[in-house]
Amino acid sequence: MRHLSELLTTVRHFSGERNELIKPVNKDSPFKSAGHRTLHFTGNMTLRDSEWPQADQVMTLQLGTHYASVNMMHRKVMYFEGRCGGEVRLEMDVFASLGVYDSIIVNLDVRLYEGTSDSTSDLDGRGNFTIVVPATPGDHTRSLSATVWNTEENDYDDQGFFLVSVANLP
Ligand SMILES: [Ca+2]
Ligand SMILES: [Ca+2]
Ligand SMILES: [Ca+2]
Repeated sequence: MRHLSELLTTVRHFSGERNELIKPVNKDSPFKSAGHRTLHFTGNMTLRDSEWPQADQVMTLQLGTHYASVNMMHRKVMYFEGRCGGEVRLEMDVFASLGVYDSIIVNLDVRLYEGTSDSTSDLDGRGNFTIVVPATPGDHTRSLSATVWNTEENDYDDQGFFLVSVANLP
């Protein structure tokens, strides 16, 4: 029993720390989830296809503005891809679900393919990224930028850079 009570104390402490990070929209009343929120998504990609001795081939792609309805189920809500130099393709799956206090948990699965064409299935780099976007009015936007490299081959300059900005809307 003593062990159990220690465990519960630890859990409560952790829960308290989480509350400091993400506050309820209205602190005065018990929080009730809306059940769904809207994810607003914008972004861009810059791809680099390493060439030698010629100059590398580089292209930038605007991903546009997109909305998706988000609920408790973690599911794929968007897909983007960019192609560059006839050899490189960057794919991005966007998953989302509701977290505590109606925050939106966004997960990006980003894959860099490089081969004899930009339709190749040769996966040379991969990254997984998570963004937690609070529902708090005035503080409901987050941004993330990162680069996925060709880590499988000596062509290390093959890369997919991306920048995304996400907002948590009613
Ligand atoms: Ca190349
Ligand atoms: Ca090329
Ligand atoms: Ca390759």
